[in-house]
Amino acid sequence: MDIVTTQAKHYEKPELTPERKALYDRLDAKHVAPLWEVLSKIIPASPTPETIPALWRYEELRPLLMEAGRLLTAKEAERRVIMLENPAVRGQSKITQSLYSGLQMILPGEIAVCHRHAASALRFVIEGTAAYTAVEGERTTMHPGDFILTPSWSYHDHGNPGNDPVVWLDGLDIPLVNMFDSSFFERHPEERQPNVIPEGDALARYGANMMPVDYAPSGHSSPIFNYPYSQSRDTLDRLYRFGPVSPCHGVKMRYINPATGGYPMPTIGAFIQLLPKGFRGLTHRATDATVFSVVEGSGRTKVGDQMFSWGPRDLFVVPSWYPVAHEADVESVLFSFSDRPAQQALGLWREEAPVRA
Ligand code: GTQ
Repeated sequence: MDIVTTQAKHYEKPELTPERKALYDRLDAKHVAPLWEVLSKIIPASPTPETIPALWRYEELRPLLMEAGRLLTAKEAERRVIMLENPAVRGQSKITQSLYSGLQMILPGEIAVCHRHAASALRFVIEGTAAYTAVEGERTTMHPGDFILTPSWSYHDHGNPGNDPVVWLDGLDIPLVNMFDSSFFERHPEERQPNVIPEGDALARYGANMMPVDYAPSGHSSPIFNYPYSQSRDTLDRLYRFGPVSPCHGVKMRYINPATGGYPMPTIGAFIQLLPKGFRGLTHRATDATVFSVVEGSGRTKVGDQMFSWGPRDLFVVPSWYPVAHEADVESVLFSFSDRPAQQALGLWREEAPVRA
């Protein structure tokens, strides 16, 4: 499908005369500046993201992550993560304007010590079955495809008591928190937090379409902190059979906070979608730049005028407002996350689906 992206008309910048230029230089000396020279840049008619579309192949990253494992312990690194840096903003530790992402690895026998920070984090498990994340006193075992939360200011530590390396995708709102200059961080007094709640408690208590009768929210995030892939995969499977299938998204579901129906965390939303075999999706776009992690299958995604071919465990990013269209050769599953809840809370989120041709 061909896209015609028309830039809405903006105002015309006044002519730069020598007298005006002389005034601007005098303004400059006083740390003031003429708005009319920059208005269309600071208030573009539609989003003009600095970040660009990009794809990372897992088979290229994995050996590098394993080498990092030989050179540093998880403890030395605090977190052994290779960050996915958007190629247009290298050195800024971000994959989109508002979000950070990276691949974290823990080797057998290692732990990542307990800490907490103002930034909210999600984990999406890529490889390995034996590691755990502990959040506020409860451990959860991490299986590939599980979506795991560590909400703002919750103590968390990770460990791998198994025999194989475990790798997961981290998504944090670090750039957003730093935009507000509201970052805090502290270590737990112990390397591992005490394990005081039985594993599975949160999912049993909050994950069965019931809430404890006296439930009162203790924070801004979901009381569930592991959304197991077994459940989400089964749901996608059934919904594909029941239909309908969205012409843009296939079968796409949004993870929720069961207490509110809203997003699991205030700043980061997450989604999982099934693209049927042979799917040829319509072009759509939205203002939330989105990071995709391929769980199963193979296909292609057109982002702007670039085509990214992907397979299991590959990662790609779609910046704000870029037209995007997915195609699947075989039945495929994509996990994704973005800052959609933050934009919606502020009344900023927009989408166009399908994009007008
Ligand atoms: O696991 O707590 O990728 O604190 C970056 C910062 C992961 C974590 C990251 C972190 C963590």
